[in-house]
Amino acid sequence: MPAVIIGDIDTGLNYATNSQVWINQGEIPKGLPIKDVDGDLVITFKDLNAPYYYNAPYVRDSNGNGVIDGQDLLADTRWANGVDDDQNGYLDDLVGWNFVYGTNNATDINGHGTWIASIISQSAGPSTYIVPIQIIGNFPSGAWSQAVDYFTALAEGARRRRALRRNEQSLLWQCPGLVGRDDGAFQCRGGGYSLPGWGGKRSDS
Ligand SMILES: [Ca+2]
Ligand SMILES: [Ca+2]
Ligand SMILES: [Ca+2]
Ligand SMILES: [Ca+2]
Repeated sequence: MPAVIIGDIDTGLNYATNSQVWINQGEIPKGLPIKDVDGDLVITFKDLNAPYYYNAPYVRDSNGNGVIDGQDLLADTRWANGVDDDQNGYLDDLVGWNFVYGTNNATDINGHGTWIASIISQSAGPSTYIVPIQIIGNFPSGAWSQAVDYFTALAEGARRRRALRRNEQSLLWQCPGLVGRDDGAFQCRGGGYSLPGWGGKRSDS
């Protein structure tokens, strides 16, 4: 099963209960010597929770749930360092982005995005990573295209990293049913709403 990054453009995600959140590699501060424990060339929560606590000096279980999760990284100023490390215009977007409030915290507001994430994980398998992107709330105009642009750029960056190594080009980016468009952008056809004008109807329920 190839690794897949999927944008969960929805109400957000309960970080504390989802271990498949994608960590934006470009936002990992250079000064943190995180060990890639499983050797898959990317730093994920598998590495941060690996046995023998290789990375224990660099993480803190702030919410006390016994695992290192996205909420912990957001609460840790060693990680959320106040610098837009990957210079994508989104400050400390370690674990997704909240387009409703313009913050790096996409904590689920009603459970729907978390539910969608579990469906994604079940259907796409254990090598799936989720980028929670919260837009549903007050649904500002233009948020959909911003969210898709954000995700496309993020996933493209991830793909480039993997492509550095032979046979490591299998990291795809997609929402469930993501399709390419002629202009090179991507359209999310499932797991939420389609972009207005791109088919426009809800497909996840
Ligand atoms: Ca790894
Ligand atoms: Ca925790
Ligand atoms: Ca950033
Ligand atoms: Ca940062």
